[in-house]
Amino acid sequence: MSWIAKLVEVPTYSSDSGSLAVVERSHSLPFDPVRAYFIFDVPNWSSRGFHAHKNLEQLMIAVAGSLSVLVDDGSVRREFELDSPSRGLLIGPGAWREMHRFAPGTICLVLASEKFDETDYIRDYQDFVSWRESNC
Ligand code: T46
Repeated sequence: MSWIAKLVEVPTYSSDSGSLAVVERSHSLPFDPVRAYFIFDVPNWSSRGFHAHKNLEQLMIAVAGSLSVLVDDGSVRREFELDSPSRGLLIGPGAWREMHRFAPGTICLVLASEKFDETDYIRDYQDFVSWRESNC
């Protein structure tokens, strides 16, 4: 799997009075975010995602709690644990993703390179594999 998904450090400043983590345009965020959303209140039996994006790039950060993100490039599947506000997962275009094992109280912040566009989603796995064969 190439750079399609990678863990990046989120610079964090900690003192006796707490911690502050900064996300700004850098190698950790190689795009200007135009949208932010966060996922929360996920029951621990539930999973989310099960889709790919054709063009979208995203940075995911578990700002509270933890979850597991499975990323699939059509041939290789890799699982990433997000369990710290000081570490994010960058996901590039053309990656199938699934989110599993949400701990109670998890809040997952996502910064996105594009506005919401349902036509950018591929929600069927076989369609995703065919799309990869034609486009990658
Ligand atoms: C992704 C993973 C990590 C909107 O109307 N606007 C938005 O910006 C988003 C993100 C979603 N929605 C609507 C579309 C659906 O009716 O919210 C509903 C739930 O979306 P979805 O089932 O796609 O949620 P997840 O958690 O499976 O996926 C989301 C993002 O959609 C997706 O881009 O990569 O988080």
